[in-house]
Amino acid sequence: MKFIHAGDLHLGNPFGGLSMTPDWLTDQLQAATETAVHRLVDDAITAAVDFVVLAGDLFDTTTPDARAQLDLVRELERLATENIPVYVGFGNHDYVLDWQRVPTFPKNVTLFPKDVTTYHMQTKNHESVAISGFSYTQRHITTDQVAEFPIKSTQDDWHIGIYHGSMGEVGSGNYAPFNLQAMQQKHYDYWALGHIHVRETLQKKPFIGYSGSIQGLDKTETGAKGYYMVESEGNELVPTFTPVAPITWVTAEVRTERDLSTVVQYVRGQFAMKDEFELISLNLITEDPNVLSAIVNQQLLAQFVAAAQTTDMFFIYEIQAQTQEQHLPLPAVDERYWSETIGDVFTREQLQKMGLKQVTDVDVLDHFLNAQTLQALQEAVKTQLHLSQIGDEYHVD
Ligand SMILES: [Mn+2]
Repeated sequence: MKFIHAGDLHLGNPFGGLSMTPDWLTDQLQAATETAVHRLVDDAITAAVDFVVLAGDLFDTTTPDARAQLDLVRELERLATENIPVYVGFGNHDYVLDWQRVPTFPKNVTLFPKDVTTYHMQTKNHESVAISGFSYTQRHITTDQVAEFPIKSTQDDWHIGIYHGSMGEVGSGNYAPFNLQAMQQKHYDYWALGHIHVRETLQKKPFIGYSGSIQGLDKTETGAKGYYMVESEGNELVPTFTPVAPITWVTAEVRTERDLSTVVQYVRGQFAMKDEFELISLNLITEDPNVLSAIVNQQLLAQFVAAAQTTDMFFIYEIQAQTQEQHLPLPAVDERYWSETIGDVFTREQLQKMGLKQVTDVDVLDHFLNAQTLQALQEAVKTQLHLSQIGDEYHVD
């Protein structure tokens, strides 16, 4: 038997966090999640899977626009034509306020109701499969839903659980906090999880894990994105990650001593040979004071945007300056100490001591010391601390 496990499609997501986006790129971004879903459906048909499981957050919001709705209906109809059933649990982003307002999906689609429910189906090889799941009907579920799932019956060859939520103690979260042992005790062959956008395996055998988002939605969702193709091997269900996202968020490092007149052309040349489109956060390692200055006042980014071509397979959306010195990772200090002391720490003397020795341009130094930069720096530190404290949870809401 063979099925697809996907989640967090987030159709209709606005691709936040990009400034200075040319029109041609806006169109590509808007189509990215649609393209990823289209590729998944192509693969489902080619592989002739027995069914598809969608573990929540199909839409980015609970009131998706007509384009997002029509697109999903059209893709599900392609699966209907091939008689491929689809099992859907709605998540915290597309929770069902009113079942009357859910788009009319074709008959191959089974929607899980609010309460945990189990459906049965037969694979092409006449294996019996039980599929259990539920849908969000409000933004938050604070209780563990695992207890409501039935234990696997000896009548079924396979039992699959669909669960949109995050691991945690009861009372610790708003996304149906669950405990791994409770899942293990159901003796299922596979738990298809949704909600966490980073691909993550909580248990290898039998598999319990997240397929991650199908398309990276913002700069925190870097790297390849896609779905799991799951196949039976003996009495096991084994997932294989399959990338389908047409656009990937990446961080790239370029070291150059080119001056301001040639640096854009040189860096663009480094990214010329890409198969799939990349949104690049560029770390430019340079000691050239004019280039450094153009980075901090955003002029260099504007030059890259102006030089971008519709035929490019990349777009540089932000640039950070890096000097040759190694930067040690920040210790996990409480963010409030940063708020209190950042003004004292970032003085001209300190900056020069800390690696900006070669920077003699007063404008550059002043930029580092002005209130706006300090504020941005403080925000960046907070974000980073926040990320390291809460890990994957950051990627969710
Ligand atoms: Mn999500």
